[in-house]
Amino acid sequence: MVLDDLGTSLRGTLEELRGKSRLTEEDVQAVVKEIQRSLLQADVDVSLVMELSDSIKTRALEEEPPGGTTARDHVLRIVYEELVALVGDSTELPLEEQTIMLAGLQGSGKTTTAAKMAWWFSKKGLRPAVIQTDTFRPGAYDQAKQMCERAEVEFYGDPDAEDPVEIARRGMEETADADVHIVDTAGRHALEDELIKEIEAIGEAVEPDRSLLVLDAAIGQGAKEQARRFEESIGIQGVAITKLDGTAKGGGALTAVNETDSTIAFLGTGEEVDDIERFEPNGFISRLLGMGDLKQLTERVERAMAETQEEEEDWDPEDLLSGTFTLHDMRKQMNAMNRMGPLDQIMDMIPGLGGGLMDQLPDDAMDVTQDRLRRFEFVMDSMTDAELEHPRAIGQSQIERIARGSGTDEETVRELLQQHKMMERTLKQFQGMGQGNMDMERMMKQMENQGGGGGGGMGGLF
Ligand SMILES: Nc1nc2c(ncn2[C@@H]2O[C@H](COP(=O)(O)OP(=O)(O)O)[C@@H](O)[C@H]2O)c(=O)[nH]1
Ligand SMILES: [Mg+2]
Repeated sequence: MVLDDLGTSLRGTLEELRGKSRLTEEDVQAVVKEIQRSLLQADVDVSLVMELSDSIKTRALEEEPPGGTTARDHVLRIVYEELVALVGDSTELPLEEQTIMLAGLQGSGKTTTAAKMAWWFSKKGLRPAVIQTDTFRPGAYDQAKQMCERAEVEFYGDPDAEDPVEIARRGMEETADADVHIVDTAGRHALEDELIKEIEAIGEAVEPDRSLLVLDAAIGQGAKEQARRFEESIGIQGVAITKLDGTAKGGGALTAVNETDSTIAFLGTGEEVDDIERFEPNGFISRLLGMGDLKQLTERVERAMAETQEEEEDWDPEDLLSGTFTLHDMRKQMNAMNRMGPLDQIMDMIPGLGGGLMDQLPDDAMDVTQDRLRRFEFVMDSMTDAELEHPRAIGQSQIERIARGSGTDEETVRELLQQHKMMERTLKQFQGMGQGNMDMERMMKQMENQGGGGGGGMGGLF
């Protein structure tokens, strides 16, 4: 992943600032050095790194931290903001009729990305078509066709034709009914005039609304030259970074974005058609720094808590973390979680809990769908207070009574009890965590106290 170890090394450095209220020049220098090291290692262009570290240094030393902010919060916020500024906004992609042309070297992932993007647009309710113009690489036609079949999107190509420009022209005509035309082009192993000329000619034929440069995350310093050439010939509005599921650092792609004055449109994270994400700068950097998607999380939690508290005066997020977990608690949690979104997504956004741990849990431990929730509500309505407090003591005769009373069936009652057990077990695991970079209990407490903190939510969490 891009700048993968930045989060880890930076957290260590920031940890040393804990407890300090004032920053010295050495403190800031230490943080900046970590950032430089990580960025350079990730193949980000040197001048870009210098620019970034200069502004972090200047801001950290000159800006007055807002009242009550620790030195660590102050630096963290500046680093976060500067990194978000570095990667820039996501490429604008209105959900409307358009033609998008993909450019890039051979093997960068153009064909795969074309099918993925088509899949993405189709999920947004538009009708996409992929036009394959690669006559250079044998097998290009079959590969594109198969991927489009998997994505269940329209495809045009002609394995017998030789002129890519002609294929492009006919492809536009043949797929005239589609809303979004995605034009896949050929690549070469290296940048050649031939390739540039071909893409320019295809561009003239299809008149794209935007051209995206597809870059393998593994590309290093070469990204700059490539980006510049494509930018000069066809103009690049956005970049798709592929193969971020691998070990590559992706820093070259960041350099390319900067060089073309463009933005990142998509991230490719695998070989399948649905392994694509729309780039989202805040979330991307939060995750990068190992902070989870804090902005989104705090907003969601605040909203959910405001709504929940109107109905449940005694709702307390610490129930999640206190020793016993009754059905009463579960009901409140379910209501709250329901408002925040799927539990696994929430957990994924909490620093230190994302990734690893979630993968170890049984899938349905977190499967709290709307429909299930509703049936569980009925079941709980038919339980006595004692049963809600001590679900483990519920026996067969009670299950029968509850099933009858709630108009559900015994299966549903057992499912609910099972779900409760799983959540209880899961939460026990979470209780044991939280050392290291984040104290879970403290975080929940702080979220609770945050109130309508608005955009400044992040600082208070650390
Ligand atoms: N793991 C992984 N492989 C990818 C990704 N995107 C493309 N690939 C693989 O990279 C290779 C080249 O991709 P392709 O789309 O043919 O590149 P093109 O020559 O630019 O059209 C293929 O084997 C793809 O399966 C990705 O995001 N992750
Ligand atoms: Mg291809």
